[in-house]
Amino acid sequence: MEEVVDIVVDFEDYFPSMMERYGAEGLMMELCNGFRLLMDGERGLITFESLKMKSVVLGLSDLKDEEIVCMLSEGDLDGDGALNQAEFCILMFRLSPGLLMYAH
Ligand SMILES: [Ca+2]
Repeated sequence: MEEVVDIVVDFEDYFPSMMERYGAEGLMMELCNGFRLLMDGERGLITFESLKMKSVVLGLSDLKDEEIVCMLSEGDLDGDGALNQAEFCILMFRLSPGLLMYAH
């Protein structure tokens, strides 16, 4: 869990400012765009392989295998080992304490 927090530490500042700029609906669209960027195009899910491959594109190439596994297991709610769009959005919100504070 600590490693996951490290990875997404940037989101803490990122999401509240996005919220301000785009509003809640726009933010959800941005999250969906993020999901599409990271997903396996054939399965429509974020998998270990897609996350590993796309993280390089997104400049997260120093993401370690165990950090990816950690993120996936943290976000995977139905236990299929991959993240669908809802699971991804929930994970992003959970990992962004700054946004939750903003929302309250
Ligand atoms: Ca899942």
